[in-house]
Amino acid sequence: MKTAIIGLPMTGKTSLFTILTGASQESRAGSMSVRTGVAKVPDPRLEELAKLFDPPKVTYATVEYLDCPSISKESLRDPGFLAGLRVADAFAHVLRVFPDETVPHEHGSIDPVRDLNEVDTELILSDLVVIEKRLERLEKDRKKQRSAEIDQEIDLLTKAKELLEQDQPLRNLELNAEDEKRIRGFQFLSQKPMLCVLNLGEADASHLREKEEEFRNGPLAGRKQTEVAAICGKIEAELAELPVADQRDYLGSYGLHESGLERLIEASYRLLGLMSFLTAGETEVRAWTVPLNSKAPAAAGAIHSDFEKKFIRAEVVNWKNLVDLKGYPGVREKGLLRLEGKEYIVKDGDVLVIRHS
Ligand SMILES: Nc1nc2c(ncn2[C@@H]2O[C@H](COP(=O)(O)OP(=O)(O)OP(=O)(O)O)[C@@H](O)[C@H]2O)c(=O)[nH]1
Ligand SMILES: [Mg+2]
Repeated sequence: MKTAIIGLPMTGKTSLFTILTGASQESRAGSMSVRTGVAKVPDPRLEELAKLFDPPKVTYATVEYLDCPSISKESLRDPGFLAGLRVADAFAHVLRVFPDETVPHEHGSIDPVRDLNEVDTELILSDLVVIEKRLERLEKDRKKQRSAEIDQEIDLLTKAKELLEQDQPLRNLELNAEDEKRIRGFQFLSQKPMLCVLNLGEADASHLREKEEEFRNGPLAGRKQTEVAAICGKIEAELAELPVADQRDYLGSYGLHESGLERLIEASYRLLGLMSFLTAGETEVRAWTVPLNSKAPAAAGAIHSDFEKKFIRAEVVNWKNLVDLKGYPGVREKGLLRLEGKEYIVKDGDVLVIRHS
């Protein structure tokens, strides 16, 4: 699962990518290539479980981020850039809110709502071009040969086209399962879930949550598959350079209780429809990523494909119970360790032991 970091020029995309993934900052002005990196999903539950089991290894879930060149009419015509965007499962759109005279803004002023709409419109226009071409092709095919499949695809794309022509993203399209399948292969840009990242200036640093609320209830109200996360890129960049022991004090000096980065990663995880279940023992404490509502055998398959095929049962306990009762004997005694079968739907924070043949 990949989240592509997109936005207008000089909004802080590469800076964000660098902080998230620890990649080395390199200037790639004018480059159309997309860079890939991996970020650790912060998870305090793992730390609690590690205190209990004291394993030599603690493994976090990860998410992949792509650092993309800026969005513009020109860049969206570049086939390499487009291909890079299409493979993404979601977008993180970095919106510039920070004022800084030394960093030029394309439009000469700070206006995140204008920028949000501008990028949305570019994505919509890019999808429209694809649909128009495809419809032309299909109409030609229809003249040669009539088929129900061609008719259905034309109907679907016509509906999609009407939406785009009203400047609406395909995220808003209501689809049944069949149409969902039909449309998937196009990898339309305006259909991807979108995380709006507000890149705030230091003056707003102590109001991360308020700024998010303001945006959620204002410009983002009623939008489907959209989340918002606020960060202060400059502070985060400096924070990343500090030893962990000094980070809290540094945040405090800006009136901050927490880094915005953790919530940003969590929000993109949610937007991708993912969750974590955990495994815990003396050798390793680990978080595993599966789609929301996965059944126990699918979760077992995330650990090892053989476990899915040979799945018998899962021993399940909530991580908090395991920590509170200080390990397996305690939860067993209280009857909190359950045996679950193939139909069990795994929950975020379940600690599993897979029984397989
Ligand atoms: N004051 C301030 N400056 C920032 C912040 N984030 C980035 N910058 C500066 O803005 C400039 C552009 O940052 P990048 O992270 O390269 O932005 P980008 O969006 O990747 O830029 P392009 O890829 O060229 O479109 C750099 O000079 C950064 O130091 C921020 O949060 N606050
Ligand atoms: Mg960049």
